[in-house]
Amino acid sequence: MSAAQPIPARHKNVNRAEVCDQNFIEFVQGWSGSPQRAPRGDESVLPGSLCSAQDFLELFESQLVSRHLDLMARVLRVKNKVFYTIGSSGHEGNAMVARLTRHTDPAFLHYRSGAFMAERFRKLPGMDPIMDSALSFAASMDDPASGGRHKVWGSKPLWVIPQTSTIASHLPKALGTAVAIEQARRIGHELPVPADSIAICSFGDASANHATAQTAFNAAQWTAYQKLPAPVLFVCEDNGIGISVKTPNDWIHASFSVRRDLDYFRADGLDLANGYEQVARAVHHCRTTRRPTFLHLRTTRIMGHAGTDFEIEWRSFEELMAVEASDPLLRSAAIALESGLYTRESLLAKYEDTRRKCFAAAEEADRRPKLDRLEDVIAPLAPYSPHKVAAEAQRADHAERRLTAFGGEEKLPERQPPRHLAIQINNALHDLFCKYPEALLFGEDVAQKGGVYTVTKGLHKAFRNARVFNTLLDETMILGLAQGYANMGMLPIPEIQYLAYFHNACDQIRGEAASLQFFSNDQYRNPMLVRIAGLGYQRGFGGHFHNDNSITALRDIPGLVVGCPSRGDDAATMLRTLAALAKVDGRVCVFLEPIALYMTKDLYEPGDGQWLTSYPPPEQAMPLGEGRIYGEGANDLLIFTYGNGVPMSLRAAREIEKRHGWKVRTVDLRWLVPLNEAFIAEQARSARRILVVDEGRHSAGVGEGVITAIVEAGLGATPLRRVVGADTYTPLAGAAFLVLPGDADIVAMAAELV
Ligand SMILES: Cc1ncc(C[n+]2csc(CCOP(=O)(O)OP(=O)(O)O)c2C)c(N)n1
Ligand SMILES: [Mg+2]
Repeated sequence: MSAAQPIPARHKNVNRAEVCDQNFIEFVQGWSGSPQRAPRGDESVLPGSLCSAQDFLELFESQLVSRHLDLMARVLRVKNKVFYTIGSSGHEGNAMVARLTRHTDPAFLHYRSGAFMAERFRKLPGMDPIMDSALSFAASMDDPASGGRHKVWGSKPLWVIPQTSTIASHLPKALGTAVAIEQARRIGHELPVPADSIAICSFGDASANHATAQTAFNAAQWTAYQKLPAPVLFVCEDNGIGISVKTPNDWIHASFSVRRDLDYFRADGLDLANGYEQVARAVHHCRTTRRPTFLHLRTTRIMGHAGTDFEIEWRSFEELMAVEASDPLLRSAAIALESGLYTRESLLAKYEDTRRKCFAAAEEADRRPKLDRLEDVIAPLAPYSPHKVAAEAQRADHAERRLTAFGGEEKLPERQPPRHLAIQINNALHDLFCKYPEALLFGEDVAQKGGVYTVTKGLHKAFRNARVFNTLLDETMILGLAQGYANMGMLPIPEIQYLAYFHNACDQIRGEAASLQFFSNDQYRNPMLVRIAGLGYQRGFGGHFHNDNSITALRDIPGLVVGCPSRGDDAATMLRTLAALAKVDGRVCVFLEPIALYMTKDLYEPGDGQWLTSYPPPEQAMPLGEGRIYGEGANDLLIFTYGNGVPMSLRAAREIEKRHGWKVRTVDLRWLVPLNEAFIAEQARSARRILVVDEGRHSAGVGEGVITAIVEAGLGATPLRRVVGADTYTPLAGAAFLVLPGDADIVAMAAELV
């Protein structure tokens, strides 16, 4: 339409959903072409198209379902019957991707995937895309995807793994899943999906620029460059805009058509007759070559970003009308009428019938139960079956494999003299690898070198490339891989080289891995055991980045488990429990390794060897939440601590006992998330004075949690102090010790309690 033409009144409607709805009806009513003889079954829908009549009829139906779910949401949102209005309108061509793939190809979907879902629902009998979607829109507990926790595209039987609204955050795990599908064969692992499956991952054009997306593209290319398989189909649904920011003209094509080892395909998502063959080519390429494939799917965005996006406030009518004219449903209607598959009347009847079904489902969903108890909301967050976990952690039926791995009866680690932390972690990892053939260990420098602190030394030699391997240097991708392996039923044990670099990729745990059980109502789990080397006090390697002491970012991640050992025997029994928590309850677990204690052998005097421990035999495990008590029954002073704080406190306790004649009890908390508040209160109850020695930062650290637990147990009247790190980054060289608590600080603070 030229700028000179007057804009019809109807098109000035602020409600663009109504405009698009009316456009469809008017288009059909006003169609004046002459239909062909209707094609049948597998005849082409239009001459020269690879899309058959049958394909078209079903795809079009999926498109209509998606559209009417959107229209319904806009109407019922204002009546508070529906709670989400980001729609799929303009993206309905993605139904082709669903049709041309299998329901067992794990799918990680963009939020505009209504038509993809409706089409995938066809793959299994007896499923109802309209009712299932309506329940999700209505946030009903009966929503089969999330149990009413979010409007997500998800389905357990259809292998659609629910994703968060954080754009691009799902690309690393989709690639991870593709890599895992291929790796299964190499480790003899039985996959939950067919061996020639591909991972499907869709996202928008603006999202393609995000660092988390770019890391996945790069890692896919890095993999394929080495001729390693990575059958991931990246589907970029390019509507040319992200909320209100236009994507530069042709940017996606210009940027992605020239990437090495990322095979680019283009398809018209606005036209089923044209696009079908193009999509088919991309899918076939991905499945048969097992190479990362980029499908650039042309879409448009009509009805705004969401119901709250009043586009008329920031776009001209002319522009809006031009976008609305590119509505793929108008093109589908034209194909339906031209092909003779529908008449104007039968098409309008189909359109209205779909509308009725969507509204009826939404009204029914509105009557279904909502989450109305906190217990129900959080039920899937942190499942814990203590007896099963204990039994699994103590299960030691891998005696033969241990003999091979450790090199015979005499070499078994429990038969060796006491050793330091790094060695016992290493032994425990060898043990876990014998126990779980599906365990994989990966990260930066972990393979031949055995990690920068040699904690993983020998694992690569014993268990080879397929199970112990170096990744590219990218923490986001390491944690994305972990989620992928977990999706495919393996036990990932990723390593993050330093705590500071976990912070660099934190969202992959905070936003993604730890939230999956919640948003899938515990239907999907991504169990993992993330090893992170961290905390301060290193003498050899200074500065903040190798001595990061802030674990605050881990403390409030719902459902996460964090264990922090201070000595070798605890590390071994703790690792067994963490692996069991992952296996039995699907938990995301972090094992925080205090670097400064890796090689520590002595406690009080050089050469006393009092920080060496014996390796616990494989049937021993530490219950979640259990602390270690030094000086049981001593009540004059109680010290709560963890990590490096434990040997410091034990040394300080000796001095305090000498100075004040007190009996001192020191408690190593060992489990930092969740804090065992009942245990803390029980220990505090009998104490005359309490010190909390926390090597983390003053603000928001573990110490705050300990003190809160004491006060909330009604024990706030007990004289109580904290010895804690300063709120600062850790400086290089000797200045580091100014900001961290030391033995002398503990002794000095105890004096204040006299
Ligand atoms: C990491 C992150 N940053 C910002 C947002 C807010 N946001 C949601 S959608 C969106 C635009 C995405 O555009 P595009 O990827 O093109 O997808 P489209 O909505 O156009 O389909 C933005 C900025 C978000 N969800 N996640
Ligand atoms: Mg976009």
